[in-house]
Amino acid sequence: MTIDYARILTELEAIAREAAAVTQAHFARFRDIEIGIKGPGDFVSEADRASETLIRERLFAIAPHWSLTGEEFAPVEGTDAHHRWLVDPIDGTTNFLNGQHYSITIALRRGSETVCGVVYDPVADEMFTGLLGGGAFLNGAPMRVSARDDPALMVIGTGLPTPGLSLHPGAYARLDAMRAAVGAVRVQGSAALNCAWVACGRLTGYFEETGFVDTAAGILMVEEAGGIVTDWWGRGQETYARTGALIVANPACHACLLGHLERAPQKDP
Ligand code: LIP
Repeated sequence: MTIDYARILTELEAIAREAAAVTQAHFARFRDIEIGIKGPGDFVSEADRASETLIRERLFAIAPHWSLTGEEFAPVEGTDAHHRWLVDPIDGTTNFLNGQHYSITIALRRGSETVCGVVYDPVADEMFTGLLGGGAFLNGAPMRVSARDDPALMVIGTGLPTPGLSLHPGAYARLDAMRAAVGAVRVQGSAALNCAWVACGRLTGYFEETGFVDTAAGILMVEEAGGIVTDWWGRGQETYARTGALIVANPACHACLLGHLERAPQKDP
């Protein structure tokens, strides 16, 4: 039986919008949301759990026998181990809890490849989509990575590493050296949105040590939009999906970032 991934992508857009109705109801009163602490700088709220619960229900209605990895509840191992959903019900939870832009991201993996995915910014009502071999779109308009090739004009996205992260040692010295080489550095707070912004050319590149559940859909969009994706040492998906040390960028910016990041102590899968 052939699976119509383009039709599934349309369903993922609807599910992300439905989950956004739940998260936006909480967002409207973000000052009063009860905050749970998962670790240093790592928070959770009733909105994260409510969003993931709804998304899981809708995804299992599409394919009850596929596997799923989320952020807030235990993974589900389906009878069809070939297909796996990756779900982050609120990416950029700290942003969300402080009234700033956040995203909802869902990706579908088939074996070792991402076949389709969405990143939805409910605050801006921006739906970013990607389909393997089918392109990347923002609210239906095709996306292309930035054409900037002069480092002095490049705008880089990143996340400031918290002490718990393994690549924290030397991170600020690397960032300082990079800051001197590029036009500007931005810390937006949602890995999924950062990847989507690289795909549509708002950022020339992005790097961070972050989770693959957050970035899988955005990574597909960057590749479909003409960008390059590796880990900090130039290795491919089979590695960064496990190490989380990610670079997504246009070709010129990728070379620039790699030059700075490959000096980091190598992190093996
Ligand atoms: C967030 C990432 C972000 C990173 C934050 C956090 P969460 O994910 O999207 O890039 O800087 O520390 O990991 O926890 O909001 O899903």
